[in-house]
Amino acid sequence: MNLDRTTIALLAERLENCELEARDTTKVTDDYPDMDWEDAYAVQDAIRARKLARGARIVGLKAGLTSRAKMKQMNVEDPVFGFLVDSFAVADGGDIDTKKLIHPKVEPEIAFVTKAALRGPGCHIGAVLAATDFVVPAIEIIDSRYRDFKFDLKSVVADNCSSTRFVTGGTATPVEGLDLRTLGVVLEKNGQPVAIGAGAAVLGHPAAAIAMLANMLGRRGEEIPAGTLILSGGITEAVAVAAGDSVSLRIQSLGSTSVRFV
Ligand code: OOG
Ligand code: MG
Repeated sequence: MNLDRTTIALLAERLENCELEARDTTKVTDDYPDMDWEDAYAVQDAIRARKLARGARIVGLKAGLTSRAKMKQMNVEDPVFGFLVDSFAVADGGDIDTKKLIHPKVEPEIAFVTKAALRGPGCHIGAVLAATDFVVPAIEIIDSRYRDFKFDLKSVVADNCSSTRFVTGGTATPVEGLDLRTLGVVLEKNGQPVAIGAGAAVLGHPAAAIAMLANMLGRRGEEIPAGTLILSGGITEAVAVAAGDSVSLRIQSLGSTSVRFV
C-alpha cells in the first residue's frame, strides 16, 4: 500500500459523495499516481463500510470489464470486481430517476445466483456451474463518477466499478442442459436493438467470470457465499441512456427484463 488510512478515507468520501449527489470528479490517480491495487480496493472497501454504517445491505457482487467489447470501449486490459447494495436494486420494469445519476449507461449481463460457497484459488468453470442455483438476465446500469466516463483501472476499482443500479428478471433457470456460451443476447432501447451478443463474449464462458471473481477474492481470504447474486459483466459495449428511454434485455432461454429512465 502506498496511501495512508486518512487518504483512503478521504478518497472514499469524495467518490461516494459524488455518487450520492450525482456530480462528477477527476480521476483519483490524477492526485495519487502512486496508488496501487491494494489502495484501489481499500478505497472501494471504505465506500462499502460507509454504506454499511448507514444501514445498507450487501445484496451481491459484480465482475466488470470481462468482455473484449467492454475492455476496448474503456481502454483497459483486466477484469475488476465490485459490490452491490440493496439501494442499487430496481424492480423488473421499474423506473430509474436520471436526476440521481451523472451519465448512465446500460449493459446486458447474465446474473448468477449461487447455492454453495465458492472459494479460490483454483476455482474453475465446473465448480461455478456446480455451485450455481440459477441464472437470470440482468441489466446493469453503470455511472462512472469520473468526468466524461474516462478512467484507468485503479480509479474505476476505487469507484466501486461504476456501480449504481441493476435489474433482473426473466426466468430463474438452472444451468443443467444450458450452454451459456451460445445464448443469444439482445439489448433494445426504445424498441430498437442497440447491442447484440452471446454469452461467450464474457471470457469465453460467463462462468469463467465468476471463477475469476472467486479466485480474486480468494487472494484476499474471502469467498463468494451461497445465495449471492453475481453480475458476470457486460456482454457488449455499454449503451448511454437518458430520461425518456426504455431499455429491455432478452436472453435466449432466460426470458427478458426491462427498465425505464425518467
Ligand atoms: C466499469 C464497470 C464495467 C462491466 O460489466 O464490464 C462493468 C465501467 O465500464 O464503467 O460493469
Ligand atoms: Mg457491468
